[in-house]
Amino acid sequence: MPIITRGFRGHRSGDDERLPPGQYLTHDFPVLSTGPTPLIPPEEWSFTVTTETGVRHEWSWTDLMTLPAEEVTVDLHCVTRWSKLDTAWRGVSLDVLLEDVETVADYALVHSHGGYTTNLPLEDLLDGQAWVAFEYDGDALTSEHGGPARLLVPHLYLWKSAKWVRGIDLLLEDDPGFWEQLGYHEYGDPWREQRYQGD
Ligand SMILES: Nc1nc2c(c(=O)[nH]1)N[C@H]1C(S)=C(S)[C@@H](COP(=O)(O)O)O[C@H]1N2
Ligand SMILES: [Mo]
Repeated sequence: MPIITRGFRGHRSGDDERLPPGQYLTHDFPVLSTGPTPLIPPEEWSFTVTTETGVRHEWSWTDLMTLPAEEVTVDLHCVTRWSKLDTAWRGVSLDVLLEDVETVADYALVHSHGGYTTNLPLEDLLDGQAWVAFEYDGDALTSEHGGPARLLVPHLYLWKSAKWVRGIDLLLEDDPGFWEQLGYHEYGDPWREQRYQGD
C-alpha cells in the first residue's frame, strides 16, 4: 500500500519528484551573471527577431506592454545544481511574438545586452515553453535577474534563460552560444542531466 508523507520535514509532498537528477532545492534566488549587470531603462529596451532571410521584427517596451501577457509558475534548474520550485513570472509568450514571423529556421541564437548569447532549437521556444518575462513574484524584474526583461525557458537549464534579452536570430544551422562554446551541452535538458557536451 502506498504511503503518502505529507509535510515530511516541512517539504510539500512531491517536491522530490520535481527535482531533476543531481539537483538540490534552494529557497533563495541566486544571481549568476558572467559580467557586470547592465542597467537598461525600459524606454531604451527593445526586442528584435531576425529571420534567416534577414527580415527584422522589432518590439519596443511599449509594444511589449500592449501584447497579451501570461502569469506562469515554473521550476528553475541551474546547471550549478540549485533548483527553485514554483517561481512566479509574468511575461509574453514567444508564441505571441513569433506568431507573424515567417521562417523555416530550426535554430535560435538568443542575444543579450552585454554580449551574452545562448542557442536552442526554435521548437523549444514555441508551444507555451518560453516567455519574454518582465515581472517576478509580482514586481518588476530586477536588473540582477535580467530586468527589464529576460528570456524564460524553464524546461532547459537556466543558462538558456538569457537575462537582459535583446533579440533572437532564427537560423538554418545551429550556432553555439556563450556557455555552449565553453563546453556546456548544446541542449541542456535537466531531466536527462545534459550539463556538458557528451552528457
Ligand atoms: N545575459 C545573461 N543571461 C544569463 C546569464 C548571464 O551571465 N548573462 N547567466 C545564465 C545562467 S548560467 C543562469 S544560471 C541564469 C541565472 O539567472 P539568475 O541570475 O536570475 O538566477 O541566467 C542565465 N542567463
Ligand atoms: Mo547557470
